Amino acid sequence: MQIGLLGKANVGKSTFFTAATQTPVASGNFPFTTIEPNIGVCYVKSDCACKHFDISHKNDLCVNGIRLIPVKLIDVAGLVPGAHQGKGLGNQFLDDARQAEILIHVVDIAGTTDIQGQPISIGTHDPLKDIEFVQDEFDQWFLDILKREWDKITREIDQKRAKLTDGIAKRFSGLGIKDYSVQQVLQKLDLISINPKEWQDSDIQNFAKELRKNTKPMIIAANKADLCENLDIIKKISDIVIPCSAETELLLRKASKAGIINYLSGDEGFTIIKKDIPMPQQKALDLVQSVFSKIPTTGIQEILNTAVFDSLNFIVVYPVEDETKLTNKDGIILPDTKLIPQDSTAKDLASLIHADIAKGFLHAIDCKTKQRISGDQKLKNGDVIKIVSTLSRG
Ligand SMILES: Nc1nc2c(ncn2[C@@H]2O[C@H](COP(=O)(O)OP(=O)(O)OP(=O)(O)O)[C@@H](O)[C@H]2O)c(=O)[nH]1
Ligand SMILES: [Mg+2]
Repeated sequence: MQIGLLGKANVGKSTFFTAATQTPVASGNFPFTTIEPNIGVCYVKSDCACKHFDISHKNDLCVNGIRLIPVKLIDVAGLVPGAHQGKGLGNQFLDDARQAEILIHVVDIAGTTDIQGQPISIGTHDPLKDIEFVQDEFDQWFLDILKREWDKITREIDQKRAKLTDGIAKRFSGLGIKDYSVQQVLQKLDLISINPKEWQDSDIQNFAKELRKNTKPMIIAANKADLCENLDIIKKISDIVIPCSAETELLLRKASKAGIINYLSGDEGFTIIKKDIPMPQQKALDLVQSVFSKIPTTGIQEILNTAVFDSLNFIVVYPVEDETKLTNKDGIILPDTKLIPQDSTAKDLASLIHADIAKGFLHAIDCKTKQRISGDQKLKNGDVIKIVSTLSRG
């Protein structure tokens, strides 16, 4: 499971990354601070299964019954208009995020950067223009891949009677795109039975755009919300959009780590726990307090959760090896979590744990009901599952 952070240059992608992963990376108020991708681990939050069983257990990833589920986060270089023609750093670096199941499109909602990512005064750039051009650049990235391979796809169909779906899916497999998605889009656009030789340029363009939408859903992180007087502009955005302030989250996490405040990512405020804090720190915290009067939370945790649970509809399951004690071999209670797509089956979970376990799959046990379940049974959010297999991992 991977999330990609993308957007115009200088909008706060790396600040978001540092705030979410606690991995410090370079950020600066100028375009193209990031060149090489940053890869780290962030966490989405969900009720831990320990609540259902009313048990207490010691696990760094269970905080007061809230489970932190690790997800890979990737921060890449910024885009500018014309990236597909090589402007700025081009769009080749999008390859770095090709395996991401979902993209968080970070936007400077306060309009403090021009279309090239250069700093300007607040509110002097229209963020809606950024949303449009960044989506166009993504579509163009897909289109470039398709156009580059189009002659070969056409020839394969002519000479080897290959299938169009397979031909296209093969070219996009590096982006984690499956043949059923290609087929869905071909059907939706009524292109499935049309020989690629007869496709118009507009057909190729529409197909690339639709495939991008279908396979790389995007949610918008309206960043730098702390600088906005009001957030009316958000109503004009038709995609899923959540206001946020990566800078505020970063500051809160630092203050929490330093023992100055009590704060957990996603909280609707913080409490100061240290006495007699120096004036500069107090002032910074006053500023942060004023941000909470504009937005309910810093937005970072909400964005990550929305991406995984609402947009992708993933669920959390807990594999265990002992169905009574809910432990692994080492006796650790509820040791692990897996994020899986809705409608995944017990057998899918087995494959995710290990190919051998899936190969020798006999049945699974739902530890909440103690019932035996078959391989094709769909799992539910929060399920605690023991897989019974003739083979063990490795
Ligand atoms: N006020 C405010 N400033 C922010 C926020 N997030 C980031 N910034 C500032 O915006 C500037 C750019 O931040 P980066 O994180 O480097 O942006 P980026 O999108 O990674 O930039 P590139 O790698 O150059 O594309 C820095 O000066 C940050 O301090 C925010 O939520 N509020
Ligand atoms: Mg950056």
